[in-house]
Amino acid sequence: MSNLNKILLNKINCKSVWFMRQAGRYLPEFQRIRSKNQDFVKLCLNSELSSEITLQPIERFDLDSAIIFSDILMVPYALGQNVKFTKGSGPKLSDFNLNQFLKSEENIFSDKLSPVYKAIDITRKKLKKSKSLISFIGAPWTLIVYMLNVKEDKGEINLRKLQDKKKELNQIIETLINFLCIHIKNQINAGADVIQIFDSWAGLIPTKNLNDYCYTPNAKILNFCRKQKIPTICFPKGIRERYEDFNDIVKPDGINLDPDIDPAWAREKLRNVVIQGGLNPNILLKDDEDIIKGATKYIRTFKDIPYVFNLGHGLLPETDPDKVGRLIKFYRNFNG
Ligand code: 1CP
Repeated sequence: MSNLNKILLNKINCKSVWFMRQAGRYLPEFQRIRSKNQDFVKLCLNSELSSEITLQPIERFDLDSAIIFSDILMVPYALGQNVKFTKGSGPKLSDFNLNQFLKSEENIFSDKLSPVYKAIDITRKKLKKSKSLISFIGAPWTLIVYMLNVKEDKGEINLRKLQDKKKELNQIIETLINFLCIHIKNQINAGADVIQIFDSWAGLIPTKNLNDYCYTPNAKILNFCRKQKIPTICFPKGIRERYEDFNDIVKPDGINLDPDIDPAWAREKLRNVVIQGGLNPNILLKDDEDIIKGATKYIRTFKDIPYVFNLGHGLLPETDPDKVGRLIKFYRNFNG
């Protein structure tokens, strides 16, 4: 069993490291493939290339886990929305059509995503048994932010837009949960060892709606994962001290800290869960001394309990890969 699975399932305290967005833009070997593949969705649907990109950071660094190269927006794509990634301006989705969305069929959905499952199968066969293959989904709220285009450029949500759709929102969330569980099941069948649920925009939810839009949907998906016996890590980014409520209600196997969460606070308040990550990815843009100082704070705080070393959000495109390599070495050799 891989170290990540040992930690999440048996709460064994051993070393385990991987980084969110470890497969991607900061790697020159990824950029070489990307420059020849302008259509990002098509690239995600190219099983051979997706597998190759997934394995690029594993070949370069001493990492314990691979995360499949795909995107959370492949689910809205498979549910009928056009998804375009344009450099600099973020993902753009075609207008949401509720009737079409509610009529989505399971077999068409799974067919459209079959290249992702094939990529998982190819990768699992190439990856050493001692390493986990992580698959992921976006949580319903975070997908809705893109599907209904509710986020303003300033990073705030257009509450009026949400108010207009309030009646429909529950229906959309329930339908998404259904398809996300199908996507999880298909990924497990293809060879995924661990699931991570990204609720990257949970911090935009008004406090009074956290239960309906964040805790309950994550908990429903988590219960499904538990029945499938697959360890699952949640990432309710940006909800600050509500991480404690989230953890008590959803009860995930692992929880990824964002950079706003104080590690000492997390150690005290987040019980019966394996903590992952937290280190601000911006630190990797600084010099080695600052990187080591930042990393030490997390590694020391969680030294004697199961902890997965990772970041508080994805690696930034401008990160120097050599610094990533040195950070991993520092973690491996840490004894203090
Ligand atoms: O080259 C490019 O322009 C594409 C950049 C890119 C990449 C490399 C996007 C567009 N997605 C990805 C891959 C990706 N996305 C992975 C691959 C595996 C890995 O982690 O190495 C994963 C896990 C995701 C998940 C994802 N996509 C999230 C959740 C995690 C997070 O960073 O908060 C979100 C919100 C997205 C949406 C998305 N996809 C891409 C962009 C530019 C965005 C908008 C948010 C952002 O800027 O990151």
